Amino acid sequence: MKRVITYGTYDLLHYGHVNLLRRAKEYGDYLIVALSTDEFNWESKQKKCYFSYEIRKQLVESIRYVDLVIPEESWEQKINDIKEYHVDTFVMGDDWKGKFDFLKDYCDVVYLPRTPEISTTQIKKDLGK
Ligand code: C2G
Repeated sequence: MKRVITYGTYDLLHYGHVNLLRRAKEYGDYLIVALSTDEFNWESKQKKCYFSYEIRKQLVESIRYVDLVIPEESWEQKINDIKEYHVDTFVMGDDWKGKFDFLKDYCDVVYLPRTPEISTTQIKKDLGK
């Protein structure tokens, strides 16, 4: 079984996120999403999520490509996650290109093109938030 992992906030879930997850799943048979907790988002990314971790987890778990959702609580957990879940491939959107190349010692590292025209920031702007 080929196991894939990816990380993210997935707040205000949109088709750019689903495009990423669909393509990530093509690299294996089992896709793990490490979902940023509310605390990690606020403390480490200065992101205030619209939906709580529990709601974001429910939404991401409902996506057909996703097999498991685990919490992302720190920048430093990736190597442990890769070992603990026997991950073969780490996938992220290419806005992170190069940032996680150190993981190449532990698994394949793939950066996929982002879906260019959509983002949570854009959605909030369009809604006048
Ligand atoms: N994404 C995408 N296209 C978009 C928006 C997002 O492909 N239009 C991808 C991102 O590249 C990322 C994933 O969807 O791979 C989740 O995006 P975010 O929730 O914005 O993730 P981020 O806040 O960048 O957190 O440790 C890594 C971080 O947790 C990544």
